[in-house]
Amino acid sequence: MAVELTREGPFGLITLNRPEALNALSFEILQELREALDEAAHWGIRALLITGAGAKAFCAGADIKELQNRSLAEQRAGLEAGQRTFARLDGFPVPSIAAINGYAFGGGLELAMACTFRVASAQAKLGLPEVKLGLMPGYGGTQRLPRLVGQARALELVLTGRTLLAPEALAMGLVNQVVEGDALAAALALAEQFSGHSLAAMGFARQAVERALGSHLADGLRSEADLASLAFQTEDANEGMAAFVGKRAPHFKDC
Ligand code: CO8
Repeated sequence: MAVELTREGPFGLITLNRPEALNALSFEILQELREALDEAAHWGIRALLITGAGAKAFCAGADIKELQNRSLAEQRAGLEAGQRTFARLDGFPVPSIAAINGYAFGGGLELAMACTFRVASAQAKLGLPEVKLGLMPGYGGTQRLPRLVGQARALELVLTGRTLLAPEALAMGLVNQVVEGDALAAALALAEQFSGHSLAAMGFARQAVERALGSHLADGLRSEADLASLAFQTEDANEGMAAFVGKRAPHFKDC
């Protein structure tokens, strides 16, 4: 299998394991990724981490060799399958973290952008180089990149196809952290920071933040009030507030 799903304590870890092709996303790998996401959704994990095998690449993008000489209908079906896969990751029930060592190009960066967080090693290189192939991003890059870095920067990156070094990616908000050494170790440390929190509370909070970008302020505030009201109804809210008042650690049940 080129996609491995393993446990790292309370977390799930998906590893793209095709280092001879810099973990490029063949259609078979996309299918395996969908299956791994389906399986991991039932594991009761507190976070999902995604990385690439080897230090050279997180993922060098869609498998260019597979994309040649296909009909319009085949390309459309491939694009939709990729978008569906990344949408499943985007909506995954627990937060996800891309641990980026090495290259994250094209579909590889689109995969990382579908995660809740991105942690990169200082040597990571990121970009959407599709335009250099006479193509354009098609696995969500034109939609998720502007949401992360703003329209002007997204247009610049998509139209030049240039490579970003990790510090610049951090400065523009494309990645959450840049670390010396292994990005996976840092991603695990980030997951530890929220793994004890109520999944229910985090789920409501994620929905509220995600609605911010597509809404007028007044609508977004109404959504926030709706979701926060629901959060108050959970057992975890009672437990969290009682624990504070009782000067003890909370024991959340995720409901
Ligand atoms: N697809 C297929 N094979 C790849 C890919 C890729 N994206 N990237 C690297 N490989 C292969 C190489 O062909 C090579 O294999 P081989 O040894 O058999 O020739 C092996 O991996 C190692 O690669 P390099 O020798 O090129 O390694 P370098 O260190 O010299 O260069 C780079 C590394 C800079 C990352 C270089 O490999 C590169 O530029 N790769 C392509 C990056 C790219 O353009 N990615 C975007 C792809 S398009 C895309 O993602 C669109 C998504 C949406 C479209 C979906 C349509 C259905």
